[in-house]
Amino acid sequence: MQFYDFRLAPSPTKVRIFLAEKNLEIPTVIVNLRKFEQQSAEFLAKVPSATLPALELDDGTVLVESHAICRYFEELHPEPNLMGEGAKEQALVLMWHDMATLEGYLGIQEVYRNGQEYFKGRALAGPQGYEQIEALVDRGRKRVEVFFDKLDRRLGESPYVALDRFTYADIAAYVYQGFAKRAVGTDPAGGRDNLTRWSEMIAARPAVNTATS
Ligand SMILES: N[C@@H](CCC(=O)N[C@@H](CS)C(=O)NCC(=O)O)C(=O)O
Repeated sequence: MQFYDFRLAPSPTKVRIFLAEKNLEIPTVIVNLRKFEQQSAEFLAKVPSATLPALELDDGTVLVESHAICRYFEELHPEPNLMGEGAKEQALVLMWHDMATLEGYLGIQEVYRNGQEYFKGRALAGPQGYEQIEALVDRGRKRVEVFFDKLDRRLGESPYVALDRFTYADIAAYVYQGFAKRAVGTDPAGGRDNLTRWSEMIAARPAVNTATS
């Protein structure tokens, strides 16, 4: 089994934290996105989406999508449980993961990839080469604020994002918060007290620390 990773990128970071929380060590190959190694013929032959994370199984199957890869490890190594026990918990974890991803992460990506010269002709990850749309920068900023306000309200009523314990939804939201700091240029925790308290608590987890330092 081989994990394809790049430490600065948010989606592989979700998987790295997930693995660390489960105390799993998987042989890892670094694919340097800054050097466009994801576009090399060798990597594309294995991973046609040209994205990270990717997980190559021993039978040659290649999994992409951070959620799918985490799901795979949750099935293989159910303890500690990170995706919920039973129908209601699993639905809540998935619900908060998807809201964080579709409202938060995609908003951040709108700002990040449509506003910088560096991403010209590469506004979406992958080999297709999509053009930037300038109007998405302002829309993305708005979506980011709206999402982190919602998360702050949620964390005012619940100690963790989805359940009363740490789950995959916390991993996603925490990674997106860090990505927002870098990509949008403002820390979502600034002025949001519940988010600040929760973020400090997540950062103090040994596995999170190991996976992100
Ligand atoms: N929805 C995918 C997102 C994959 C993705 O976009 N990964 C980024 C890094 S976070 C990437 O590989 N970018 C390569 C590029 O921009 O060319 C997931 O959750 O894994």
